[in-house]
Amino acid sequence: MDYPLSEEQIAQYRRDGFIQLDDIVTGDDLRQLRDAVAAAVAQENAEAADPNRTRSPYEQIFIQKVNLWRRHPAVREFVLLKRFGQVAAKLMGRPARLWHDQALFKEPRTGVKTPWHQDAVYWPHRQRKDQTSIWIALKDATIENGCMSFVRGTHTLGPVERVDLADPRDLFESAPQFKGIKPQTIELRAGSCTFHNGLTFHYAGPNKSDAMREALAIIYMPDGTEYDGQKHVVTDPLNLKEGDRLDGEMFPIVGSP
Ligand SMILES: O=C(O)CCC(=O)C(=O)O
Repeated sequence: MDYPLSEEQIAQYRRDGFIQLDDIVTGDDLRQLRDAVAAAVAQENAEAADPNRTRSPYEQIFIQKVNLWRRHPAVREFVLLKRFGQVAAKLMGRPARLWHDQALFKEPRTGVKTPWHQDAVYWPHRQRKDQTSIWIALKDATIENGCMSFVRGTHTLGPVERVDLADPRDLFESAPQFKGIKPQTIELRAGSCTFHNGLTFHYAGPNKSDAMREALAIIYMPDGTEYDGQKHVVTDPLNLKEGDRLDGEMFPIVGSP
């Protein structure tokens, strides 16, 4: 079933660069999604386990598993859901292609924040204006366990800076007009989500709770987005040439406005 989205909500998203949408997935679907993502993360973690390895500063921010949809059929059916893709397409105003998914699990009591950053600056896309991410809370996301915060209107700045998440500079140094503006911190109950533009400044606090903060992000790009030749974990195996369109079965259409 399509998620109802009003013209006012679309206008709000385009003005602010993000929006909260409650109950995008509920009941048995939520349980299945949460269990599928948690099982996939646990399996991949176990396969990669090496007790002697110290985790890099980046790995201490969160456990990140990219493109689970390609390896885990139970996750795939949710990542390709039109219910999510349709909202992305309406917010972008363009047919939505899947860019990638990622499980983002913040471990309990790690005390490591996700620094202020923009997403689209890390992606090898020639066009970076309209990409959007859904961030679904698989369990309640709270200030205590590291929910997200956003600064309204920052998407209008365009690409500002590629912050090194493991050794961050203050992003607001490059955008002094937004320094001191109160961010909007959004707590979500499980099954609710935010959508944010790939250029919106956002942040997540440390997980100070005793339980894992569990989220699934799915990132969409407008149909017609082209590869810009930079290295990226999603595109490196694909043998793409600069200027190629990101399309085909690796980047399926998942919604139309
Ligand atoms: O989950 C987090 O801590 C940050 C997520 C994020 O930056 C994103 O989904 O773009």
